[in-house]
Amino acid sequence: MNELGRLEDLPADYVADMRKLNLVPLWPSLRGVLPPLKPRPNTQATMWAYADIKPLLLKAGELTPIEKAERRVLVLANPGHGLEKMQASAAMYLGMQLLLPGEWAPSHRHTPNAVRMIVEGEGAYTTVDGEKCPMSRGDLILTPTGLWHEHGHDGTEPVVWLDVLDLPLVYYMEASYHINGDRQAVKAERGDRAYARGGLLPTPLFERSSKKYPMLRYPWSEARAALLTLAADQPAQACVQITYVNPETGEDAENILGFYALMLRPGQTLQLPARSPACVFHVIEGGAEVQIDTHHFTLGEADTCCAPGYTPVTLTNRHAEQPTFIFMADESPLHRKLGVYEVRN
Ligand code: 1HN
Repeated sequence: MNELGRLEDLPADYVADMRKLNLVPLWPSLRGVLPPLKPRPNTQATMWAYADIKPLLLKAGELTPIEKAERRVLVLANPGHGLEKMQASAAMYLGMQLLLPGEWAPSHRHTPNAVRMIVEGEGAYTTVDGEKCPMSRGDLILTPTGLWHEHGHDGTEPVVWLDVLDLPLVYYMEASYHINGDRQAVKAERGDRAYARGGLLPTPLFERSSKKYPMLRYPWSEARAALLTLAADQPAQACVQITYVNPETGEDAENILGFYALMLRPGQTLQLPARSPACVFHVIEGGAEVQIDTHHFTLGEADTCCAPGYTPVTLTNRHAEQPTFIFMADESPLHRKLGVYEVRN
C-alpha cells in the first residue's frame, strides 16, 4: 500500500489559502475514509451488565421525576464513539428505560424507529398507534417511524425495558425530530391478536391489510415456543434463529434495524460469520460466553453487549442442561438496502 502525501508536506500558506475558500486536499485523508480491505470501525466490542445498570436506573427514579425526564433512560453508550454521542454502533442507539408504578410517559412521535425489549417487571404497557400493548419479559414492541406512542404503568413494581433505536443514523441524516401529542384513544383491535398465528393472515372480503405496520407486539411466549419447536424439528441445524418480520410482507419488522431471537442449545457453541453490520446481543433467558475478536464477555440474564461489523462472533451457552435465549438487533436491513451488506467466511 503506497503512502500518500501528508498535510504537513504542503506549504502552510497553501493549505490556509484553500481552507479560507472551504477547500481541502483529499489525498492526506483518503486512506482514512477508505481504509484497505476492511473498515476501521469506531464501534468497540462493549458489554453492559444489568447488575451495574439497575441500581443507577432506580436511583434515577428517585432523583428525576418522570415529568422532568419524559423518558427516564440510561443510555448504553459505546466508548469508541465517545459517550456523549449516545451511540452503541454507527446506526444503533441502546437505552435502559425505567417506568415506576403509576407513572406516565406522554405521547409523542418521531422520525427515528424504536423497539422495546422488555427486561423486567409486569403491569406496564405502551400504546402505539392506538394499540395498547402489554409489556412482559422478552416481549418485543415496535414503535416505527411516525407512530404515536406513550407508556403507562398500572402495576406495583418498577418496569425496565431496553430501547433500540436507529437514532444515530437518523440524526446523522439531519432527519431527527419529534412532535408531542395528546393521550391516544385506545382501539379494540390489536395486531398481536390478529396476526397471532404464523402463516395465517386476516383477509376480510379477500383483502389483505395495507397497514405499513400491521403487527406491533411480538409476545415472548410465541417467540420462545417458535424457537423450541424449530430446535426440535431441525436437530441438525446449528443456528436456531428467528427474525421478527412484518407478517404481511415477510420483510424485516422495521426499515433500518433488524431484530432476531436466537436459541443456543444446551452446551452449544455457535460461530457467527463476520458480517458488515454491527450487532447487539441481549440475554433473555440463560447465559452465554461471547467472543468478539479478542474481546470476551460473560453474559447473564438481562446483560447486553455489542459487536462491531466485519467481526466474527462466537456464542457459547453457559448452561449444559438448558437452552439460552438471546435477543439480537443489527443494522442488516440498512446494509442490504444500501447494497453494502457482506458476509465474510
Ligand atoms: C423515545 O421516544 C423513547 O418513547 C425512548 O420511550 C428512548 C431515545 C431517543 C429518542 C427518543 C420512548 C428514546 C426516545
